[in-house]
Amino acid sequence: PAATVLGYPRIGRRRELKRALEAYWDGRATAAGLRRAGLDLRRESWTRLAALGLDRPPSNTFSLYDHVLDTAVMLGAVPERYRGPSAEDTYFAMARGTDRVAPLRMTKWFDTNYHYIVPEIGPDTVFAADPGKPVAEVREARELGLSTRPVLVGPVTFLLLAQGVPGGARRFAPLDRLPDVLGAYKNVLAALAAEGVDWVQLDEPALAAGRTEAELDAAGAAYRRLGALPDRPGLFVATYFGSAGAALPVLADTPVEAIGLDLVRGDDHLTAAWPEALAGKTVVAGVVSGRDVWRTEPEPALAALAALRERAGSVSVSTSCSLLHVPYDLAAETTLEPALVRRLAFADQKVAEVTGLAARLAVLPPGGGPSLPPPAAPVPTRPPAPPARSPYEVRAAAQAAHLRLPPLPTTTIGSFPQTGELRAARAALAAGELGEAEYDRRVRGEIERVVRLQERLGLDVLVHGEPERNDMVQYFAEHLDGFAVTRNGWVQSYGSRCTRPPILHGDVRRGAPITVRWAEYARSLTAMPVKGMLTGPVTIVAWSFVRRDLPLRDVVFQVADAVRDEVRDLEDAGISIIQVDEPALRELLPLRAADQEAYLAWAVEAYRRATSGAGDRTQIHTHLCYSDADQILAAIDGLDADVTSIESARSHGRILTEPAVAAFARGLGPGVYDIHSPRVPDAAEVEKSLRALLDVLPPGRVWVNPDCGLKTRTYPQVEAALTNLVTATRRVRDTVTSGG
Ligand code: THG
Ligand code: ZN
Repeated sequence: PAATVLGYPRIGRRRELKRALEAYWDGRATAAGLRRAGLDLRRESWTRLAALGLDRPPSNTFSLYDHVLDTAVMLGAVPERYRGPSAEDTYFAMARGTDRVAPLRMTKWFDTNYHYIVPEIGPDTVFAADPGKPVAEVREARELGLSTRPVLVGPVTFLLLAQGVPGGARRFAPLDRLPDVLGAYKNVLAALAAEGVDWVQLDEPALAAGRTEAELDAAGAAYRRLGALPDRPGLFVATYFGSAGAALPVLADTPVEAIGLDLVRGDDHLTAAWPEALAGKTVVAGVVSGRDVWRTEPEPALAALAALRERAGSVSVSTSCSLLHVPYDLAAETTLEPALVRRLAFADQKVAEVTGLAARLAVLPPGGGPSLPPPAAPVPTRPPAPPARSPYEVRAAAQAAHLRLPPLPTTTIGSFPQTGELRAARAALAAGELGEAEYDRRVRGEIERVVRLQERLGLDVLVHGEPERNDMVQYFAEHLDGFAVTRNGWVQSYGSRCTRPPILHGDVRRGAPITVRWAEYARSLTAMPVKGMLTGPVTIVAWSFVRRDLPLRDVVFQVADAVRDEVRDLEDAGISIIQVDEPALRELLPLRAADQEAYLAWAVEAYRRATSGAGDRTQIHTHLCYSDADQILAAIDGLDADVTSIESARSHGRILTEPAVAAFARGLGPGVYDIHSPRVPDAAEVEKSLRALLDVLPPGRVWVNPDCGLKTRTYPQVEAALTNLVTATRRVRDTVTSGG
């Protein structure tokens, strides 16, 4: 087809899938009801895509939870412990766990904010193809009179994203199982061919991430083997999230009929050496970004398409990746400034861009068309770096004298459970049904309740609980110049969970203080120290759609300066402990190793810009959410925070390897309560974790805290867990202070 998209959102324009899933999980709906909701959503999407001019929309892009999990199921790679009485039981046990088994691990889909379920593949995993889902979707679309192109995660990416069976053989890598997996793909392709399918899309984003020779060899072998099958549809292998690089000649040298290139991220495709074999293939040119909400500039896109047409057998116009990462429709937004709206395109507008460009390309005479765009504008000069803080020893002494905290101080990460009443109040405020003053009164009531609870529990450093925040990024975006927020711009994060990424479209500035009045109110209620809570500049940018006319680094520096203003105002309001979280620090790490060092350098600099205005007496905390910090230990050290809290409860202390301990040369709070699970640890268990920590860390550096915010837990769980946490700390503290 001359125009296509690699995928489309699936959560529903009004988040129908979220509601259907949560109703099913709560027992308010049957499996049949859930399946019906899925079918309705698929029909609506295909109909829409056809109406927007796609003659062969993609199918199998729908998922009840995650498309990588769907692929594992399609290949029969279901670990025995998850098998349940029904297909739904098995599927959701893998995704969410049950009383009996923990779920499969979940992690980021490349450098997006989408999370996939990590398949578990061992030397003995039995692969058995079940083409039921892709075949059923082909039939469903056909009932609407539509032919579709089924989309599958490709075999190489599937295995590269998988993890070995825990405790399995050390030398084993899931990619070792490629020959067996290909046997299952063969059966799926045959089933789709028998269904009359003429094209299949195999997603291989992993090939654009820079791969080893061995991995590229494996990819070449895989596609030669699939290409040689007699019973198969046309093969379209889609690379994205970067330049295909060394994978391009490898794929060109196989029988696959079409190759997808990300021309938004992979800007070297038009300048790099071009494999001759591509002259016989279709290039699916991803010139419309699937990763952002900006309108595509037609002239440069058309120039790239015209240049590609000179070299490839034929060219199709496409998005750079699936549209899963953008909201459905700009038309659903009623509150955005018209001047901004003119710069934007959501999923449906991007589909129209693709068909529009294809139409223009079709009438462009050979050799004609606009010339390639000039090289990018020069990088603006950087504002001077603000002065660094005093050496840690100096700050630590000033803070100890000022704060007078006991050894092993106890605290929480910031958020407390969000009550239904408060969410309802926020919705009523947005709808104009609740006055500002009444909303404030309710938030204050909640803050007081949370402060009193923490006093009663005996915590040492209190928080206000963040009842005023919907989301740790959205909230700041709503209060900073340069951002716009959407009403309906939901994007799936994982399963039924969504965010509305703010749109960072202009220069970022902070006008009035944002968090100060809430922190100040909490402080006024208690004699205990209250910690101020801010989101760091990298995370605010990572979870937003960001303007492209400035280097990312300069955008992050602008946000850092806004956070710096807020730090100063919190300090002026008498807040002596300020936490600036950077859970997304690792997320923006470039996929290519060669780009990582430069990124980490400016990310660290941004954090220091945000925090270095604090005086010596002010204690800066940070919180990082992940356990696979190994790659960025030096950067975490470089943040120069006085105290760092990290997730650790789930990794059972794995993070505290020797290099990690050395990297955290300052205060460290490895989480001792896993808030991701409804389970409440007893005091003996917390005590054991603490004593294990004291084997590797000096007592003067250890903080005691849960491993993340408490927002997703219930009050009964939180009260019980924090009671045990304080009890355990007091027991250990007694032995530490008596010289033990
Ligand atoms: N905020 C944002 N992005 C994130 C996180 C976040 N990305 C990664 C990480 N945390 C995990 N993701 C989520 C995303 C959404 C939710 C929970 C974890 C969630 N969302 C509400 C829902 O779907 O019902 C809606 C929240 C809202 O009103 O904005 O619970 O914390 N930006
Ligand atoms: Zn966290």
